[in-house]
Amino acid sequence: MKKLVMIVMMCLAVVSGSSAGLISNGDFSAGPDGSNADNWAKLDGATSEVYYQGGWEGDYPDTQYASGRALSIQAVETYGAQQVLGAVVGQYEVSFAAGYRNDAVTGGDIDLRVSIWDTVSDFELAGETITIADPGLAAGGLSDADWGAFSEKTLSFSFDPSNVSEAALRFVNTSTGSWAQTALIDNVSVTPEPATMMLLGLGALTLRRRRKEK
Ligand SMILES: [Ca+2]
Repeated sequence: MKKLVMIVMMCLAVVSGSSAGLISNGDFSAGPDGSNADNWAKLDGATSEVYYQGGWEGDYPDTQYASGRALSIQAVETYGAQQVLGAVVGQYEVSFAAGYRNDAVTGGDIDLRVSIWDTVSDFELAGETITIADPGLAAGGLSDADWGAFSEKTLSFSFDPSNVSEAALRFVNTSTGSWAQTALIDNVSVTPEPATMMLLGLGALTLRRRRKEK
């Protein structure tokens, strides 16, 4: 029994170790200003409406959830950005800070589609639309208070990974009211859900048991 427990522990260690790098540059700090942040790609059509910088005044001020450079996605033309994930597993937990860029103008609540995208077959494997509420205009220009709408989101996605060779985490602003419905994303992290890790561990255990029985 001790041996079995050790094997499970080892499996879990291997799985969690290999999953550490599912996403890189989740805080958007690496890369040139005004251009693609390292490891992140703008989606087709989004040539000037996705930013990886703090905006006209420089980096975003530190808040509880976001700081420095962040991903900024304007609305209307379903602009977005994505990053290919380091591994394809059937269940991801995705967490990030979501905010509303309200330093100059706002345009109503934002619909942000967050999804796991099959980049080879080009379709959505799993997704969820979240609402980022319009906080209203901030008085007095850019200050910490302007980013009060930032909040931390944690979403779970599951799908059948058997025929998926490459998957990406994708953020798309699907708002249709005004360009000023600009979403801010920061501190993105992606991990395989514990349930998936347990399954992988149990799978390895079953394999070993079968070999033993032969
Ligand atoms: Ca940042």
